[in-house]
Amino acid sequence: MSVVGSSLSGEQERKLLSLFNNVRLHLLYKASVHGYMHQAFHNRCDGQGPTILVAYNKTGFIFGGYISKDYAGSRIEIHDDQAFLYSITNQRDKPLCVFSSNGRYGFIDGDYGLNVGVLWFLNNNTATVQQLPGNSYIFEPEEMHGNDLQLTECEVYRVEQRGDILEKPWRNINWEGFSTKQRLMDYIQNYKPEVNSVVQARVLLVGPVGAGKSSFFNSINSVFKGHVTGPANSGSAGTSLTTQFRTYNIKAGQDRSALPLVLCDTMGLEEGLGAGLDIDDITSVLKGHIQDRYQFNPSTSIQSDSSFFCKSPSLKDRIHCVVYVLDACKISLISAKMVDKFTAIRKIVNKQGVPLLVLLTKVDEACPLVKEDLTNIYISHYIEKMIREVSLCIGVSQSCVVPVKNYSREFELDVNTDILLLSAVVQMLRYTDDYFDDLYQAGDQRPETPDS
Ligand SMILES: Nc1nc2c(ncn2[C@@H]2O[C@H](COP(=O)(O)OP(=O)(O)OP(=O)(O)O)[C@@H](O)[C@H]2O)c(=O)[nH]1
Ligand SMILES: [Mg+2]
Repeated sequence: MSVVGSSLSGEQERKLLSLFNNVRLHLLYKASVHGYMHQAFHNRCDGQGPTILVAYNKTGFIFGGYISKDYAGSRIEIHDDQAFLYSITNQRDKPLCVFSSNGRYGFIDGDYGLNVGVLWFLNNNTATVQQLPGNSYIFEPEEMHGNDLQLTECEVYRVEQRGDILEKPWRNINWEGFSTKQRLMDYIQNYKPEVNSVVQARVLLVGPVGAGKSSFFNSINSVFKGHVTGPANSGSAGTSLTTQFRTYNIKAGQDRSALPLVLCDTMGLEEGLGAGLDIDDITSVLKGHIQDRYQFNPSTSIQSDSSFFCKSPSLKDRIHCVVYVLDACKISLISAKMVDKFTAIRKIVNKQGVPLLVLLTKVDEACPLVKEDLTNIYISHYIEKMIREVSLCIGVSQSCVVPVKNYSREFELDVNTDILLLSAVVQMLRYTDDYFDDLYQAGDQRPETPDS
C-alpha cells in the first residue's frame, strides 16, 4: 500500500492518463518525501519498467517525461521510440505531447536524475530542471514549462497496463481493517461443530515440501497471539523440515482457551516412492489412528502396534477437512508424478467423505502487484489465472482454492494479511460443517465407525 500520496488532482490525473491507453499509475518516488537526490530517485525507480516523471512548478505547469524502458543507471543512451515529453496546464484541455524529432532518441540512463532529450530533471540533486541545448525533442519552452525551471514537487509513477488488473474483483472480500479482522476472529472463536461429541474441527494440512504448511499454523497462531510467533519449525531444506505428525491447538481470548480448531501438520510430500509423507499414513491420519508427535517414516507406514497408533478413534479424532497447501510460485513446476500423488490422495480423501480445500501460499512472491499491496489479490489477473490452473490441476472447483500470504519474515502483524488468513480458516470451518452435515443428514444417523 502506498502511504505516500500523489499531488495530482483528479482532473490532472485524468489529463495525464489520456496520454495512454488503459493504464493505471503507481507512485514510486516523491521528491518532497524521499529527497531531491539522484540516489533516492534510482533506489525507487530503477528496474520498474515503464515510468512517467511528473514535475510541478509554481507557474502551474505539470510536465515531465515518459519512458517505456527501465532506468538502471547504466550511463548510456537508451533507444526508446515510445518515450515522450509532455506538459499539462489548466489553460489547455489536452496535454502537450512531444516525441523525439527523429523517432529514435529515447533518454539517457544516467546515474543522475531523468534526462529525456533536452530536459534534465533533478539536476545536481536540486529541485530544478535544466534545459539543455539540442533538437532531439522540439518544443517551445514557454509551452512546456512556462520558462519556470524551479520545481515545487517531482514524482515518478510506474505506468501499469490495466490488463494486469481486473476491472472487478473475482472474489469479494471486505478489507475494512480491524472490524473485519475482529468479526472473523469472533466467528472462529465462537464456532461450534454441529456434532455434540466433537468440540474442535480437525483440519489436516498436506502438500509438497516447503509449501508453507507449518507457516500457515504459525501465522494463524500469530494472529490470535497478537504478534508473529513461530512454534512450528518452518524454513527451507531439500527434504521436509517437518518430520512428525503434529496436532496444534491455538489459544485465544483473555482466558487463552483453545480455539475450536486443531491444525494438523504433516511431513511434506515428495515425488518419489519411499520419499516424503507415505500415502498410507494419510489414510491412517484421516481415520484418526495417528497421534500427536508420531515420527513419520517415508519408507513404511505406521504399524498398528506403534505406541502412536490409536486403535479405536472416535469422530473427534478423525480429520474433518483436508487442506492441500500449494506454493503459488511453483504451480507451473508441479511434475506429473506429484499430480499423480495428489490424485491418489484425493481418491482416499473422497472415499472418506472428507471435504477438500486448496490453500495457495506465497501469493506475495508470485505476483508483484500483491507483494506491493495484498488488497490487490482479488484484482490480480495473474492470481486469478493461477487459481484457474490450480483448480484444473487438482480437480476441484475454483471456489475451493483460497489464496493466502503467510508470515515469513515479519515481526509485526498486518491487518490485511490477517484478514486473508482468517478468511481461509473460516472457509475451513464451513467445509467442516459440510462434513458433519453429510455424516448426519436428517434421518440418516450414521454410526461413528472409523473404518466406514
Ligand atoms: N513470502 C512467503 N514465504 C512463505 C510463505 N509461506 C511460507 N513461506 C516460506 O516458505 C518456507 C517454507 O515454509 P514451511 O512452512 O516450512 O513449509 P512446509 O510446507 O511446512 O515445509 P516442510 O515441513 O519442509 O514440508 C519458509 O522459509 C517460509 O518462511 C508465504 O506465504 N509467503
Ligand atoms: Mg513443515
